[in-house]
Amino acid sequence: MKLYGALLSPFVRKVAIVLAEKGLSYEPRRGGPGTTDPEFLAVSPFAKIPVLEDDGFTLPDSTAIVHYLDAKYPEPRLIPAEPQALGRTVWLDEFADTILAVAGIKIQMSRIVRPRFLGLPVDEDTAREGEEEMPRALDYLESIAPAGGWLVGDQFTLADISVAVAVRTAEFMGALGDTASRPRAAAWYERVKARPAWQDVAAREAALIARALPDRAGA
Ligand SMILES: N[C@@H](CCC(=O)N[C@@H](CS)C(=O)NCC(=O)O)C(=O)O
Repeated sequence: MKLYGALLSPFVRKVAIVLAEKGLSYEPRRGGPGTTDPEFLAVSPFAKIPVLEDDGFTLPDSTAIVHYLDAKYPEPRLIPAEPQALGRTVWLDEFADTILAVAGIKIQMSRIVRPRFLGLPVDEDTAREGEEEMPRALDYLESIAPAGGWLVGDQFTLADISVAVAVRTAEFMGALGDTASRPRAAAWYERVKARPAWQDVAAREAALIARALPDRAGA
């Protein structure tokens, strides 16, 4: 199995954690903004990351990939079958991808990816837009975070992974604000981070940051 894209992307991180939760290994491949590698461009129709390759089958989009993986490698199930739990898992994956992660990506693209990887100037207007969008998304997370356990029922699901990887991007960009003001979200995030799959991916991401962005190590 190959996974195209760097772990700095919340969407690549999402797929990496799903693979780790399922005990599946993969070969990391280059891809992402600015990549001209023909191998990547051949598998990614819109030059976006992630893309998964499995047994000759290629698939873009983190959500599509996770649905594929959960169907093909069902242990452990990360997308519940019970209708309400399924609906809520899909909603929280969507919230994470289109609201929470988008706010974080605006900041990360503008202040890190553009100047450090694309040779473009910092885009402070877009970064500030992301910072302005972030509190409402984090307040919503605080309103749904359980006192213990996971976001959907008592089962660890794709919802926990998708939301946590987007929180990680906010954390990396110093955009989490005062975590003490959102104690339930903070405690839930710590529970996700304590999982072995998360720690495995976080260690690989830390190594990447140490290599590519040494001044951001530990962020
Ligand atoms: N909905 C897609 C979003 C993928 C996406 O936008 N990835 C970003 C990196 S975080 C990307 O490749 N951006 C490059 C571009 O838009 O050209 C998913 O879940 O995989």
